[in-house]
Amino acid sequence: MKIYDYKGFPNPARVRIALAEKGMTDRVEFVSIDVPGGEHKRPAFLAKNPLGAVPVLELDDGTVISECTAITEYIDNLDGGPTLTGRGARDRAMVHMMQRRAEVGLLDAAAAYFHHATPGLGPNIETYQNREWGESQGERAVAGMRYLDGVLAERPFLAGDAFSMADITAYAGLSYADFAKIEVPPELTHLKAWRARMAARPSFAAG
Ligand SMILES: N[C@@H](CCC(=O)N[C@@H](CS)C(=O)NCC(=O)O)C(=O)O
Repeated sequence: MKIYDYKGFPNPARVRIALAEKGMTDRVEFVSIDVPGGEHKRPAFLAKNPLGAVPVLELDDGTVISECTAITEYIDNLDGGPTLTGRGARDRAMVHMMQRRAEVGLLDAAAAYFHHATPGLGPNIETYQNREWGESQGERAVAGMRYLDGVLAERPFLAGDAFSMADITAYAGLSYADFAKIEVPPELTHLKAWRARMAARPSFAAG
């Protein structure tokens, strides 16, 4: 299978971390898409993902899967022993709920701030910008950090007692916030301690 991505960007990192957690990195051929150069907005790539974003997984039979959550589901279930997306109805629901909260409230908010309230990827790619909305998304990202800090005051991982895709999404959200220069408020000690624990996992270094 192939993964089209751009190493070092936060969403590609989500899938690279998931692959490393599963010990499957060497089963994938990575194909670099020149996102800063706008390759992801050209017809050849849009035919794979009409939303014009990386990462994208392409299976050997030609099936194309975009969205980190969908790709992670596929990877996690390949070996019949899911460890990232929950086992059983309750745990799966918790993982998806918490990953979506981290995605909307932090990762996507930080991305919207970057694309709208900063020069983003430059004028050739950022053809529409709404600075006021971007600023409001920056505030939303900080509110998302506060929410996650409160959750982590109660439990070791975002979806409960076990590491999951929700932790990967939230970690990528903090990486995007760093990239966009949105600061983590210093009083969010639970979030910071959790982040240090995540960073110590070998898979996160690989991402
Ligand atoms: N919801 C998507 C987000 C993908 C995404 O936004 N990727 C970024 C890279 S971190 C991208 O390709 N951005 C290019 C752009 O927005 O122009 C997912 O889960 O895969």
